[in-house]
Amino acid sequence: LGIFRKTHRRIFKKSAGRICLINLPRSIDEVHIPLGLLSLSACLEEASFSSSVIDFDLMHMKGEISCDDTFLAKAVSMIDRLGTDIYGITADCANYPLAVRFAQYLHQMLPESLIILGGPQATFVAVETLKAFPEIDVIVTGEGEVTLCELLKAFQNHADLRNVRGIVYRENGNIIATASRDLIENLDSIPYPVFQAYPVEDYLRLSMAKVSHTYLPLEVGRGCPKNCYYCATSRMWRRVNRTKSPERVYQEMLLCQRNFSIEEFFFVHDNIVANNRFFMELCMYLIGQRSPFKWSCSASTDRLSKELINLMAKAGCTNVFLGVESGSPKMQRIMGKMLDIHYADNMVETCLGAGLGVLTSFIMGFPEETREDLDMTLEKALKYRLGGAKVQFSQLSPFAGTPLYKEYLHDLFLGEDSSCMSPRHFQFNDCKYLISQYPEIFSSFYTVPRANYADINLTNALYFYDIIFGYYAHPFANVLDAVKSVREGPLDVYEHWEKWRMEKHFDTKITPDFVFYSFNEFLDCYDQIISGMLSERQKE
Ligand code: B12
Ligand code: SF4
Repeated sequence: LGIFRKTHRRIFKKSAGRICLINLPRSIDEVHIPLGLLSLSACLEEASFSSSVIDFDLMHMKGEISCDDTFLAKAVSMIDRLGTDIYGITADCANYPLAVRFAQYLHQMLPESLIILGGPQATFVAVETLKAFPEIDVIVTGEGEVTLCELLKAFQNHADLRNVRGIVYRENGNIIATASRDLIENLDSIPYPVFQAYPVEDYLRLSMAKVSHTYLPLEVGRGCPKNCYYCATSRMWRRVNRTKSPERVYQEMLLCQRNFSIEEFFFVHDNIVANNRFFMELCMYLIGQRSPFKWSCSASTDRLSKELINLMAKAGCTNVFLGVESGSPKMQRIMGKMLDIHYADNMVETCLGAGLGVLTSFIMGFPEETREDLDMTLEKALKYRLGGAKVQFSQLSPFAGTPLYKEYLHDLFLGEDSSCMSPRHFQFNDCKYLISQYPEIFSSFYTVPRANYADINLTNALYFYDIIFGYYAHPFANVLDAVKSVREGPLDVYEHWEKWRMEKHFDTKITPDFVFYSFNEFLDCYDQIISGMLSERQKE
């Protein structure tokens, strides 16, 4: 038997089949319930295993643990008290460096532990992770519910792990990847997530500091069939759309109302209209039941219609997230999103007209993007903002498992603006070191080359546009009108601002607050810059 087998034989003596499921701090100051762990916990319970869910993200938000150099020691001493030695850690790309550091430290302090990782990042870099970090024993790839139960059963019975589909593990120094596991056919067959095993009241208290009502995420389905070249989640669920039945969704809502007085839900599905027949049925069902709940969701504009939007509003939808990503038809084609921009405009307007709050998202930093493409995106975002939608900008990130990652893996670089994916974890020196050593594992922290505007620091530009579009959309639109005659666009305005900042405030760090408070001062100078440019042109 290899070391691994010896280890797991010992483990079950102590833990008696109990696993501790761990969520680590995220990079953003917002609490979110780790739905994946609650679903795993429900399945484990059904299979007669016991589990505890430890959410260090929530503890951090409650001020019970600090996200600094004391974190690892304190976190490990807390879980040591639980008396188990099987640990299952969830992570996405943004907290993956911390997950690996945590596993290393856990192994160092509690060498008898069995450490299992899962989630959308581990899934795509499982072999690379096990090769680089011997402290991690097994990675569960893809959907975890059935696999984790089978894995624990295999440990318990000292069975051959080769027969457990959907894992990558180490045996006798070799990394073994078993056959992939079929997706669960019927999502209704998954037991209800065990919200009762989670401190939901603490979560609600923290989230209600931001929104005034009780609010929970509720998973309605998995998988988007579209093929955007940067998208990890569609690949994670193999581009197969599955949904729970409307009856099941509503039963979960009622249960959350009964247990925690929940009034509003965020329907977790990457593209709820991927199967718009299902979505229509869900809306009709909620209407038929006279559902008292409000809810929000994410949708792709190409599957929306006026009829569907009106139905959504009637069924309790209050907010919708629309990923438009680029205002350039060329970029829509290249990235595989394939949205018809005019139709998207129409749907944004229709949602707003139906009284829905709309958040539209845009991505900056595509390798093929020209300055003109980026201007088209910014102009589109401004148009939506002026029409009443909110806008959100993200920097393109090469997520593992995507065509974008495969194409640029050997050209990734850590630029000045590479850390925007997860600023907090980037501050941990240990994490910083890991990121710098393993680009193939931590690629989301890296940048892909942008030939056409390489000199622009996208992190700073994102701060700028987030604040300007959020608070100064009208003055910004006036500025754009004024600079049109000198053939300048939204990207030029940012560049003038950056130049002005370097001259006047070169020692001030760019933060959202700085952008907010300095913009009017900039506008005064910018008036002079524009007047100068206009008189130059007149002379010409
Ligand atoms: C809700 C959501 C959020 C919420 C809450 C996050 C959360 N995880 O709960 C918020 C808004 C905070 C958020 C933020 C971000 N998110 Co997000 N988010 C999602 C979303 C839409 C749903 C997550 C979810 O609840 N899924 C449902 C559950 C059931 O699935 P699951 O968590 O993956 O768990 C299953 C398996 O992965 C596995 N599993 C998971 N963990 C474990 C652990 C063990 C031990 C085992 C055995 C199995 C296992 O089993 C589970 C059941 O099948 C996903 C996309 C998606 N549809 O999953 C993106 C997603 C996770 N987010 C993503 C990203 C990139 C982000 C951000 C970095 C975005 C940004 N630019 O800022 C931020 C930062 C997050 C951070 N860590 O700091 C990416 C991650 C990509 C990657 N390679 O890791 C995803 C996949 C979307 C995408 N763009 O592709 N997100
Ligand atoms: S539409 Fe959204 S979820 Fe679907 S593949 Fe594109 S980015 Fe991913």
